[in-house]
Amino acid sequence: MITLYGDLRSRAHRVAWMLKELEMPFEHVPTHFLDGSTRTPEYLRINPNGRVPALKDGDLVLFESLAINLYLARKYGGPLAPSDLREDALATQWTLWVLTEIEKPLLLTAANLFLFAEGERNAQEAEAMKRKLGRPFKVLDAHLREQPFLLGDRFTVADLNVSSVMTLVPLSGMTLDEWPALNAWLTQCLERPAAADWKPIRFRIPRPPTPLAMLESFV
Ligand SMILES: N[C@@H](CCC(=O)N[C@@H](CS)C(=O)NCC(=O)O)C(=O)O
Repeated sequence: MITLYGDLRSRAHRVAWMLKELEMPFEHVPTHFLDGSTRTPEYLRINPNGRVPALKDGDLVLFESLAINLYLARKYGGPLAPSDLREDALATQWTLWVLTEIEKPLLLTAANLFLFAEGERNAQEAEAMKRKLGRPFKVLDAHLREQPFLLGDRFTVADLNVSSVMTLVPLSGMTLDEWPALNAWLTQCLERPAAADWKPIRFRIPRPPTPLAMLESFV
């Protein structure tokens, strides 16, 4: 049996989406990251980082949401799995790319516009972070003008990992009009039934009591 730890308003939603795509039954332990549940000795034995998500599959325990998804794809992925070493390399490439090029500036844009407490938002930082997104968005758009999905003509773990990080776009104050292929692809990914189940979560990221708590939780 698979166990997923993490409130679904956190990055645990990425893994829940994957499990849903795979139609895998799983036990969900909704460990919350703002109430101290991730810092208990029991939870720290599961994820010593004190963060969610974490996943248990038999005696294998994993942390890092997108690494978990790559594992699930390789083990149970069917059409979502990389079909050979070449696809596996590309799925890894896009996964590391979204984490290094997009996650942080997108999160800081959304946080400085909506997620931080009102008096703590920094419009200049939001603008600076938003500007950083133009470069990777252009790369992704150009790639998707050539093919419908990241690895070719089918939806895979690469699309899931990249688009699941981009669920914060609606909170970034950005339209994607400048990048139409990216816009169409992202819409298509987020409208998948397995993602739609988690839709209410994506847009209800809790506002933290203090901006520092927010920084610690999401950055
Ligand atoms: N890179 C990690 C980040 C995990 C992470 O920071 N999770 C946040 C919730 S979205 C968390 O648990 N924060 C609690 C804390 O930092 O104490 C992943 O993708 O799994």
